[in-house]
Amino acid sequence: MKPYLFLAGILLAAACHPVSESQPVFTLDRVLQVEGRQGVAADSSYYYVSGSTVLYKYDKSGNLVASNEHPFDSLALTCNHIGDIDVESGEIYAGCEYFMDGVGKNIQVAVYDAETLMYKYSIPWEPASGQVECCGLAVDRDNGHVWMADWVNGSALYCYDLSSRKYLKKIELDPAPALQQGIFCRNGRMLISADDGDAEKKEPDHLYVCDLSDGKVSLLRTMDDFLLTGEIEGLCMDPATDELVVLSNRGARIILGMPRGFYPGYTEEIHNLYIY
Ligand SMILES: [Ca+2]
Ligand SMILES: [Ca+2]
Repeated sequence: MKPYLFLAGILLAAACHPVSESQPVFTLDRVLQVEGRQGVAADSSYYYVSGSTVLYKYDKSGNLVASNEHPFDSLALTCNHIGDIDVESGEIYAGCEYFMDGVGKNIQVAVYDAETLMYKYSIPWEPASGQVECCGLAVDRDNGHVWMADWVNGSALYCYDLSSRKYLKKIELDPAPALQQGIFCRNGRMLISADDGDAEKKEPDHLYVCDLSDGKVSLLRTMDDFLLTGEIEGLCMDPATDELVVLSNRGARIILGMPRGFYPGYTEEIHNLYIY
């Protein structure tokens, strides 16, 4: 076989089939615009999107069907920030905190009713774990755990037991992706989105995968197909379709975490779900 035919065959096979269970190939299928710049979760019927201080619920066509503009009102500890979220068995899991001066306080897994978006209860943070911020979380459905990630000190992921609602363990990331944003757990592996590309230099952000048995992290995907390089945020996989869903923001210049105007052609920040 001529070398280029052989190569074309490999590329075609890679485009049509997962290379292996651990290395699926994700091809962009469609893009939705949503409100909310932080996180995304999916159940069989809906997408749930978190803004920094609000929860939204969309149908799979991207129509807004519900929102909770006051998600912190019933929390015992003051919060001002929601990161990436997850949904399981009719409950939304949201990583909430009071973020100020570069660190989080009052970190908690706040649980909301997925039907009404109303608050139910919280799983409190264990400060002795070493976690100092919560950028996102993910439910481990196989083991009854919820894991939190840390944007400030991203050296580890932090695991809480859903039945006892207590801190369980952490796993050191090897190596730790910089500027983690969202996580999603499946089959003993954690997908991690990292805002590690500088939009000022048109650098793309990345997805990584962590094996939860040993903490080993490898690059899964370079996100070079967004409409504009920007800030990658949360992610999930749709349990109904097996699609990968990634939230990313574009248009606003974010320098060292602070908004600094807009890129040419933009007068506001746009939030998109990229569905693979
Ligand atoms: Ca975020
Ligand atoms: Ca970025």
